[in-house]
Amino acid sequence: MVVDLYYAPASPPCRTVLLAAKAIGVDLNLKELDLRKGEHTTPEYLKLNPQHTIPTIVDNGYSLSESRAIITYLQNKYGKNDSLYPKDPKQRGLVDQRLYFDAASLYPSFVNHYFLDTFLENSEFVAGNQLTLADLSLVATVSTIEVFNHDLSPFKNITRWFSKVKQVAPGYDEVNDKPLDGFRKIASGLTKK
Ligand SMILES: N[C@@H](CCC(=O)N[C@@H](CS)C(=O)NCC(=O)O)C(=O)O
Repeated sequence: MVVDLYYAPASPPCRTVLLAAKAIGVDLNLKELDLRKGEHTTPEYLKLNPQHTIPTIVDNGYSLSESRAIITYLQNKYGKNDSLYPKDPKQRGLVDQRLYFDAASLYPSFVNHYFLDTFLENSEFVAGNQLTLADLSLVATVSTIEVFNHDLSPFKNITRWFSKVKQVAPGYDEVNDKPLDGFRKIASGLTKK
């Protein structure tokens, strides 16, 4: 039985499916879509997945989207043993918790870095060329992310904006940077482990 996968090579949730398929040992018939050309919004594709996202699989007429639903389906149907997705309720509960954590928290926050970087593409601050309340709110979050050793350097606009806000936000050192010392201690403990 051949399972079709509609995908794009660089898409993180598509790579999740590709990795899981290799580990499970299921062959996929790869059908690459070019999102820039709108190949995911054709009437044919919308019939398979009205949400027009990739990845989507089609297994003998059964279509399924959402990467984590796809990988658990592939495992349930084609898995040779249950080590990747244990049947024991408590062990499976833990795997599901991590999958939902990725879906609901980790991946969206990563994607939102890009939105923030895009907001800063053509302006010095997040809502134009002057400091606003939005910068002050976002910098409290971003500075905390940084303290927890998250590398922000790939996000060039965020990095530029962050050092600018540090310079111009009144009282930044006193009310935002110094109080982060407590988190710095926690973060350095996490790094040492
Ligand atoms: N939660 C979904 C996310 C899928 C998703 O957002 N895929 C992006 C590519 S990485 C996409 O299809 N974007 C096009 C669109 O939403 O129209 C999953 O894990 O499968």
